[in-house]
Amino acid sequence: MGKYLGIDASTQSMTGVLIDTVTGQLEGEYSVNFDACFGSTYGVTNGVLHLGEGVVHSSPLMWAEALDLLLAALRDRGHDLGQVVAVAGAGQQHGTVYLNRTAADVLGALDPARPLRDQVAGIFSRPTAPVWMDTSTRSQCDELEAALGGREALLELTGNTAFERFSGPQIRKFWQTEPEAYGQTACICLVSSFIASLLAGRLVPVDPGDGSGTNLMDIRHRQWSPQALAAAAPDLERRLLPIGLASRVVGRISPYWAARHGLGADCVVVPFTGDNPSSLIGLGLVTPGQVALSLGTSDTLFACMDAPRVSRQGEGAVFASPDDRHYMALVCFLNGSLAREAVRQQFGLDWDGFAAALRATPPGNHGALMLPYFAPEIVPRVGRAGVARRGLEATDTAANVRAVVEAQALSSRLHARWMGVSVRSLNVTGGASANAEILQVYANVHGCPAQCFETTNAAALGAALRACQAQQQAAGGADWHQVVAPFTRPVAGSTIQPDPACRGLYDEALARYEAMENEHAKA
Ligand code: XUL
Repeated sequence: MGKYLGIDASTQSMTGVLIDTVTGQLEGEYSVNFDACFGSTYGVTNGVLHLGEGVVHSSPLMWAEALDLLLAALRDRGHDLGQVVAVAGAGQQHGTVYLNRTAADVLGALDPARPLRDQVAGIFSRPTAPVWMDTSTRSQCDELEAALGGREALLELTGNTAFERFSGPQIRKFWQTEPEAYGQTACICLVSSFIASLLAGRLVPVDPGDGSGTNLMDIRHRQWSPQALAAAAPDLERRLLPIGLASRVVGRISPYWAARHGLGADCVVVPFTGDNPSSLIGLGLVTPGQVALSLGTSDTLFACMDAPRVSRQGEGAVFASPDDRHYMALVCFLNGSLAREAVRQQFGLDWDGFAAALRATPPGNHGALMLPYFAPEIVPRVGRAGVARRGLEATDTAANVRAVVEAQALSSRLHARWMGVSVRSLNVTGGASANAEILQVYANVHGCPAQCFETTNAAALGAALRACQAQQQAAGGADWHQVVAPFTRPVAGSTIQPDPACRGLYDEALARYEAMENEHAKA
């Protein structure tokens, strides 16, 4: 037990979170914003370089410089980094970093008297790294699916169909368009394993959580799929380290960090994972059936699953959980706050008025239904905006308010069915989670307790919790629940129980909602 550091290398910033497991407190947090600190040096806007035609990259050298700056800033803010027992982290998913054959030696001999940036500037075989916003690999996606027996076959093998942003198609494109630079690449890291390698002073394997975002990992065996690697690019297997366990300590931190920023010589490094798998832990989801719902501009559902089930309708991405036991599902509904706001504004309500409208209408809304496609929808796939109403007057304020929230809750239940787990609890985060009336609708529709959950940086917190679990496991034993519980408590008094009388009512509403959705898809 002691202090643990979690680092989140995200798109726009790098954040460190320090936790103390003795006091159960979040002890410190600091963020290095890429645009503010390095925008002019590296030319990034919102952390990335838009290179045209859907090509979006970032600078791995900038990330290295940010890591040096982050640890210096934490130390300068009075945190005794010498007390940190273990460090783990998260990275924006799917991004790839290409290293030449000097990388391993350079990382192993870092000089604490010189900035990291100057020492690692020469280790890249590709100066920039494609990131998750890159959409330039459609043909490589098609080729990868075809080579592996089609879309369904890739889905079964890796848990996901091919996506432009996933690492496999990105690596394939690099080999096709820059074969010489690909030939000079000795090692391909993900953003996560690259930052872990800088800390460990040696090349650190990809973890299964982030490996799931490559289209190259056999999701059941949590290892690279030899067929997928062969289909993506030649000699790829020797350019990747074998996938390791997410919670197995890699080794001691590089002496560079001890000498330069005062980390303890015994501090250990735990593999980094993707930001979403890390958030799963930071949201406390370590038991199948635990679900978190972030009610933001779009609504995002995170769930812990007991098995790597996949959605043939493409409703969600599936990743291995970095707890090394479970799986996670990620479902994104585009019409989140966007739709709630549209209704609120249409009827000239403030949020109190919105809540009052929910109180004034009965569960089930007298059978009225709405399909809330104020913008084209991701889940289910709806190409064109268009709101559909059934048994609902477009001018009825209260009924429309209830209809939009019930539609969102019903949709979240409908499109979580493929996960094959019964939802046992809902941790609701984001702006709308403070609204008890909205929570009540979700609790009733899902038939389980819903609670408000405050989080600022779930990915970085999840990383710190993973550091703690892995270090305790190495020392003899660790229980995931005991590790996450003190840091992932719902807001006191926010738990809302489902009304048992609503169960049958919403089962029936769900069937009608599904039928309406299907009819809309056919129309
Ligand atoms: C998930 C995804 C993003 C990135 C950046 O598939 O592309 O969420 O992980 O945060």
